[in-house]
Amino acid sequence: SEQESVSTMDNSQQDSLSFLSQPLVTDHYTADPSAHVFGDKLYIYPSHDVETIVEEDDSGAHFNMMDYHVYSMESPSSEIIDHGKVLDLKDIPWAKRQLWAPDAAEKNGKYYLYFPAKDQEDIFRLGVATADQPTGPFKAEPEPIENSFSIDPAVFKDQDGQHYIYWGGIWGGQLQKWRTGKYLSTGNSPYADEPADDEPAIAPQVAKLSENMLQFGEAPRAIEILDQEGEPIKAGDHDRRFFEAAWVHLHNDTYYFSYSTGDTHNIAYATGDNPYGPFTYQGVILKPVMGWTNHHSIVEVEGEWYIFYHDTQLSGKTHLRNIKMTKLTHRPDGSIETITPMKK
Ligand code: FUB
Repeated sequence: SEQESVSTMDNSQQDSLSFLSQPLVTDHYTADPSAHVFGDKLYIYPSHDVETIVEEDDSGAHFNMMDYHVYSMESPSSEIIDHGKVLDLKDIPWAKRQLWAPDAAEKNGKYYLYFPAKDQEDIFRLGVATADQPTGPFKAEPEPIENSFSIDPAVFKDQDGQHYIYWGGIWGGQLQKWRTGKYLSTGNSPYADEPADDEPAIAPQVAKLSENMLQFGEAPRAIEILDQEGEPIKAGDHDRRFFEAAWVHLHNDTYYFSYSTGDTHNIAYATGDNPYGPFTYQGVILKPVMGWTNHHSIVEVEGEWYIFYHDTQLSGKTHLRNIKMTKLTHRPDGSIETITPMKK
């Protein structure tokens, strides 16, 4: 696969910071890592960040990714293998630009890559591509998932084998534009169409996947995130409200819904007793990383839990990220220990 020149921060920047863990991949920029165990191996499905001539703007146009690579690891301590490019923007008939955070799932020996991209009208949709092996190559379906919108799909397989897809992201991720069920053509500002500060925050979405894994199997449902008093988290509560990067994992019969709080840069989590929620806010899993975005996945490997995340250690630039991993701890009471990824 092609090599990229990965620039590094200068020494004075490096010296003033200490990082909890080191980049997993150093010859490409990688971000938004979705990790899964398929069979007896760990597979990682990240975004592939690239330099771009597209100017930075508030809706994230500079996150102008063009393809996906798949990575694998024999075990959490072994070297990471790059399986090369597995899907290219030019081979996705409906997609125009911006291959953002993907995820993958397995069913009956087939593998499914879920991804967001802007369509010909610059509206984010969710797509799916299929393969016979976890390392691809993946072949895109000719159309996006019917009635799909916004970004950051994450697929969770429940204990009974049912797959659920979670998604959504506000501002550049356009979720606020779907508040009425139709795309609001209120201009390009990512801040238009948000609720007032004292209204419930915009809700992430969930739906069962269809039997064939290629469509929603039911109408999307809004996920409620509640505070400890049972009240919906408000739109003005930027420390706790959902922004993007949904992920679900199950631990001791509790469903953990984790997400990025966007402009406050945390990975937060909320818990519930079923895959649809409601989920009650519990706290912060991962404090801000270097760079604006924070995006993660959580996976159990060989009896231990890990969080995969990214930062901008290698480039110092928000849109050129590098994936990392570290251990995650559930305390006996079910709470998760907060991780501080970077110390000044
Ligand atoms: O990688 C592009 C976008 O940045 C993702 O979709 C968001 O979650 C954020 O990490």
